[in-house]
Amino acid sequence: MKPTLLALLLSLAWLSAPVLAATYSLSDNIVGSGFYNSFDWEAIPDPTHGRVAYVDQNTSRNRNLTFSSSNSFILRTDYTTVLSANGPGRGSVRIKSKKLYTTHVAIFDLRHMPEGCGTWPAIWETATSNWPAGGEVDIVEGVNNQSPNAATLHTSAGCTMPSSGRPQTGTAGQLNCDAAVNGNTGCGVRFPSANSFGPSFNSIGGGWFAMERSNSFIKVWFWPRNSGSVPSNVRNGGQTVNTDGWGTPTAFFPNTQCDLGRYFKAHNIIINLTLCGDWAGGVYGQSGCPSSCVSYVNNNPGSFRNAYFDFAALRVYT
Ligand SMILES: *[C@@H]1O[C@H](CO)[C@@H](O)[C@H](O)[C@H]1NC(C)=O
Ligand SMILES: *[C@@H]1O[C@H](CO)[C@@H](O)[C@H](O)[C@H]1NC(C)=O
Ligand SMILES: CC(=O)N[C@H]1CO[C@H](CO)[C@@H](O)[C@@H]1O
Repeated sequence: MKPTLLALLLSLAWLSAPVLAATYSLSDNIVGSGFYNSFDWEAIPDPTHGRVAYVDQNTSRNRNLTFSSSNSFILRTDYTTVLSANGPGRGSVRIKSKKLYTTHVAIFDLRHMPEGCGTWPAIWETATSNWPAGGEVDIVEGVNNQSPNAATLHTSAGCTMPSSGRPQTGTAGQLNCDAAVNGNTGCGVRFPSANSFGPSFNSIGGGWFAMERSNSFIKVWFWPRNSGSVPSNVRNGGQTVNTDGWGTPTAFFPNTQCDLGRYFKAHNIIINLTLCGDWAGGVYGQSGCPSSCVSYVNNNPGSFRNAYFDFAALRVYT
């Protein structure tokens, strides 16, 4: 190789290094029936004690609790069955990605999320075992139609967030991420816009949630469907994304008081939809919902017609 060419290549590699730091390449483009291959169905008892019966993949297809088309993946609760008070809970679905991810960007292009009294939808990431030692990142979570969304970390003891110096548009709540304190509230950030959760999210056709996990921070962004500022690589599902151009995140979790490499291990992506249970059931009355949560779920199947996720795509970049 001629020295001049070598020198040119070396200088190009050096020049591109800072850019590469925030550029990720498409690893998994999960659309429609792709969800069936990329996720495992977890037909387990709900760890949060919800009034649901999680079903396996065959059952979810047979009962139409999951449904795919070329550009949509639907995941829902049953909305036709009146439940016996002593029998199992309402059919629902919890899925976990087959792949594990460390540093990555995940983009959820979501048209609709489950709504209704008693619903507790979540899109989140956690380690396969030994919770909370491997960390948990909640990207979408809320209960009983109560807006807005919150993004939250849960960890073992010793990971906290600073009280200032966090460039984010959301509002920080608790700063201690330790799952063992504050009743496992975690360190959360409340989103500024009501249309980030529940019926108001659905009324505008949803939007995009994105999470970037690097060794120095975890960031979460939300763009409503009608936003003029959706980055084109988010909107169009590009082959690469460069998060530097995405503007101030909704939630920013820096590593200044939390060694992210130590507190966050390889994560699965989990999508779960429970009813009632520890959180949604616990605050059900305060949410302005009728009757009691379990009795409402048992006796009003039609109220869960809109308790579904509609994913346009899930794209993971590494
Ligand atoms: C699901 O259905 C397929 C094809 O009908 C069958 O081979 C498989 O054993 C079923 N799995 C379960 C868990 O029932
Ligand atoms: C299954 O669900 C999809 C999506 O909600 C719907 O379009 C379809 O009509 C349903 N199929 C049946 C047999 O109910
Ligand atoms: C039932 C269930 O698995 N619930 C989980 C859903 O997601 C949240 C994270 O947002 C977990 O904390 C729950 O345990």
